[in-house]
Amino acid sequence: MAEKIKKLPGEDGIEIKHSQCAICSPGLHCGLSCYVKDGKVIKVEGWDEHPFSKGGLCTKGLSNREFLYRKDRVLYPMKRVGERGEGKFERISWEQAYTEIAEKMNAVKDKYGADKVAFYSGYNKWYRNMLARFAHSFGSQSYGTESSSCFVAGEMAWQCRTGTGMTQNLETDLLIGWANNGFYSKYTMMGPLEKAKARGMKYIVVDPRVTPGSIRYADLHLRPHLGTDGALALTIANCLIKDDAVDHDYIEKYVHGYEEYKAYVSYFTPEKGEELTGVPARDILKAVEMIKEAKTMSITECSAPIPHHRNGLQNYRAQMSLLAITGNIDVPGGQKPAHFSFSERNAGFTTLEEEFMYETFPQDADKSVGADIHPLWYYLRHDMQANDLPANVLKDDEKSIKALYAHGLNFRMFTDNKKWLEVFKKLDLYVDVDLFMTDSAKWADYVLPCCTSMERYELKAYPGQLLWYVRPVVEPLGESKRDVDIISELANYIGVDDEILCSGYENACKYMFRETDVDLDEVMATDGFVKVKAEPYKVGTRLEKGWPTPTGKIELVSEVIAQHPEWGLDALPTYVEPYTADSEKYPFRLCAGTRIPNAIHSRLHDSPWERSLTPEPQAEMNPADCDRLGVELGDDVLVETEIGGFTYKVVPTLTVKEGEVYIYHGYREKDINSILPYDKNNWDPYSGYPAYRSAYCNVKGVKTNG
Ligand SMILES: Nc1nc2c(c(=O)[nH]1)N[C@H]1C(S)=C(S)[C@@H](COP(=O)(O)OP(=O)(O)OC[C@H]3O[C@@H](n4cnc5c(=O)[nH]c(N)nc54)[C@H](O)[C@@H]3O)O[C@H]1N2
Ligand SMILES: Nc1nc2c(c(=O)[nH]1)N[C@H]1C(S)=C(S)[C@@H](COP(=O)(O)OP(=O)(O)OC[C@H]3O[C@@H](n4cnc5c(=O)[nH]c(N)nc54)[C@H](O)[C@@H]3O)O[C@H]1N2
Ligand SMILES: [Mo]
Repeated sequence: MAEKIKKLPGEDGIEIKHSQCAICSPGLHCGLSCYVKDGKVIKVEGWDEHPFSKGGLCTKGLSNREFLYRKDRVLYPMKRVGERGEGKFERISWEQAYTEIAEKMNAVKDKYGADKVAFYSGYNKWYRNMLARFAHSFGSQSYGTESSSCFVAGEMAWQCRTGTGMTQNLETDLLIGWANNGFYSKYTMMGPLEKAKARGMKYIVVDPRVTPGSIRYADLHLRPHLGTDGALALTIANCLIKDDAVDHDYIEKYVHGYEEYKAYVSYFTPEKGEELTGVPARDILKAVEMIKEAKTMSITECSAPIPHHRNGLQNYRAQMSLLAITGNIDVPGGQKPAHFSFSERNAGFTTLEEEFMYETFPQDADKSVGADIHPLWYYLRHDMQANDLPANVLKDDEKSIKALYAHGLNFRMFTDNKKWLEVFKKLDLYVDVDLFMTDSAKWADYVLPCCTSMERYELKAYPGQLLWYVRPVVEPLGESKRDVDIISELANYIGVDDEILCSGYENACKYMFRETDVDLDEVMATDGFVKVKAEPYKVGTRLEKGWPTPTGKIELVSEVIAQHPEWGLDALPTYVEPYTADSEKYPFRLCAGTRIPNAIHSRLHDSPWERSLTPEPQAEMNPADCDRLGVELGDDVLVETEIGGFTYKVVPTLTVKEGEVYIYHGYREKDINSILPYDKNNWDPYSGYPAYRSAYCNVKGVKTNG
C-alpha cells in the first residue's frame, strides 16, 4: 500500500475532508480522505477512521480523483441536435430541460398510458428508492435496474427457500467459498477471512479457476466446469444423506419437502457428479467428509458467477439446500438472515423504505416489462426484468414501451446489445442521467448531468446500525446535481401527484425513517457516524417464529413455484446442464465477466491509469489449449459465437481449465456482450439472467508474435 501523506510540508490551504467511494457495490463503499485545495480534490486515499474500510482502498477506489475529473464529465443539461446516436448536443438550462422532458413524458402518458414509460437505473443504487417511487407515482410498473443481471437471483433463490435474504457467516467451522474471489471483487472480506482461517476455520473453494484466495487459504479446492455447481451440490447432498450425516431433528422441525428432495438427489452419485462437473469423485467425497466433521457451516453469497447460467437460480438453491439439510440456517455459526432495509444495506435496523417504494404502485397499470416471460421474477419482485426491454420495445405493438427515463444506463452490460441501438432509435423519448457522456448517453434526446459521491450530501447506512450523512468535499462540477434532486425536481415539473416525492430527498428519507427512533435532523447535523438505537437480531428468532414462506418452513420444495404449475418451473432445486448449440462447432465454454481488479463494468475503462493496467480485453486460456491452437503470449485468438467474432490478445494461464476461455466485459472495443446471444436456450427462465458465464464459442489461433 502506498505510504499515506499525513502532512504536506510547505503546502498551505490543504484541507482533508471525508467522503465515500461509490465506484463499486454499495455493500462496500469505503471511506475516503480527500485532500482539497482551492476547491479541488488533489489527492485521495483511504480514511483510517472509517468504521468499515478502516483505511483500506482498492485500485478502483484510488482512482476517485481521476473519476471525478474525467474529461468526458457532463457539466450541463444537454439536448440532442443531430440524429439519434450522432452525439451532437447543445447546452440548455435546467428549466428548459425539465419543461421539455415533462411535456414529452406527459404526452406519452396521454397518448399511450403512463405504463408505456420505463424507468431504469444502472449499477448505482443510492437513489433507487426515489426512482422506484417516481415510476410508480407517475403510473408505471416498469421500473427496472441493472440488478436484472446481478444480486437479485440469489435473493430470489432465498425467497423461494426462506422467504427472506441471507448472508454468510465467518464465525463458522467451515466456510465454502462458492464462486468467490474476494481479492479482486470484494477485498474487504479478505481480512476477516484471513482472521477466521487463523483461528482454525476450514475453507473449501469451489471455483473452476485458481485464484489468489484459493492458493492462499483453501484447504480443498474443487474445480467444477462452469455452470455445473448445481450438480456438485446435489451430489454432495446425496452423499450426506446416504451416510446419514444430515440433521434429522432440524429437518423434522424446520424444513419442508425433504422426502421429495431426497428422492431427487439419489440420482447424483459421486460418479455421476464427476461426469457432470469434472470434479473427481474422490474430491467430492473429501468435501463430504469435511462437511461431516464441521459442527457449523456457511456458504458465501454470490451476485453473479453462480446466477449467470441457464440453471443459475436453481444451482444457487441446490448449494444453499446443503445448509438446510445440515441444520445450518439461523443457528450460531450458520447462514444469517439479512434484512436489506435502507439503500440496499443490511444495516441492522428497520425502515419503511420498501413501503416508500411500493405504496404508490399502480396495481391497475400494465404489468411491468418481462412479467409474462419471467413470471417468478414478477411474482417476487414486481418490477421490470430489464433484459426483456429490447424485445418489448422492438415489438410493433400498442402495448410496448414508448419512452425510457434512465439514470446511468449502460447498454453494454446486456447480451446481444446491438439490439439496444434499435431500441434507442425507436423510442419516442430517451433521457439519460449520467456523470459522463457515455456510449449510451450519446443516443439520448436529453443527457442530464449528475454529480459524484464526492460532490453530494447522501444518507448512508452501514452494518452495525450506523448512519452517516455524507457531505460534499467540493462543489458539484458545472451545473451537475444529485440524482435524487433531478428525480424530485422533474416529478414537480411533470405534476406527479406525490407530495412526499416532490418534497425532495431529505424529506423522503425522514418519511422512510418515521417509525424508527432515529432523529434524522440530528443525524444530518452530525459530521460523522451515528449509531442508531435498534435491537440487534437474535440468532434463531426466525427459526422459532417461522419463515415468510407458504409453509412457514425452510422450503426444499418451493411452494410458491409448486402453486404455479402454469409457470413451467420446478419446485425442487433441479439440475439442467449448461447449453451448447453445437458442441463440434463451438467446443469452448466461454466465461465473460470474471472480475479483474482494475475495472468495473464500463466505468473505469475510460480512466486512463486504470485502463493502463489492462489496456485491452484479453482471452485467458489454458496453455494446453494454446499449444493446440499454436499460439503463445503476444498472439491473438479469434473468438467466434453464433452472432459474431473478435480477435483478442491471448493470455496463456494455468489458472484456467482446459476447454474454457475468460474475457472481461464492458470494453467499448471488442465488446464481448455484443457477440453473446440472448435467447431462450441460454437464459435462466427463473430469473431471466443471460448465461454470461456459460456461453459457448469456437477459438482459432492467430499468430501475430513472430
Ligand atoms: N474489481 C471489480 N470488483 C467488482 C466488480 C468488478 O467489475 N470489478 N463488480 C462488482 C459486481 S457488480 C459484482 S456482481 C461482484 C461479483 O463478484 P464475484 O462474485 O466475486 O465475481 P467474479 O469475480 O466474476 O467471480 C468470482 C469467482 O467465481 C468464479 N466463477 C465463474 N463462474 C463460475 C461458475 O460457474 N461456478 C463457480 N463455482 N465459480 C465460477 C470465477 O472464476 C471467480 O474466481 O463483484 C463486484 N466487485
Ligand atoms: N458479460 C458480462 N456482462 C455483465 C456481467 C458479467 O459478469 N459479464 N455482470 C453483470 C452485472 S453483475 C452487473 S452489476 C452489470 C453492471 O451494470 P452497469 O449498469 O452496466 O454498470 P456500469 O458499467 O458501472 O455502468 C453504470 C453507469 O452509471 C454511471 N454512473 C456512475 N455513477 C453514477 C451516479 O452516481 N449516478 C448516475 N446517474 N450514473 C452514474 C456510469 O458512468 C455508467 O455509465 O453488468 C452485467 N453485465
Ligand atoms: Mo453485479
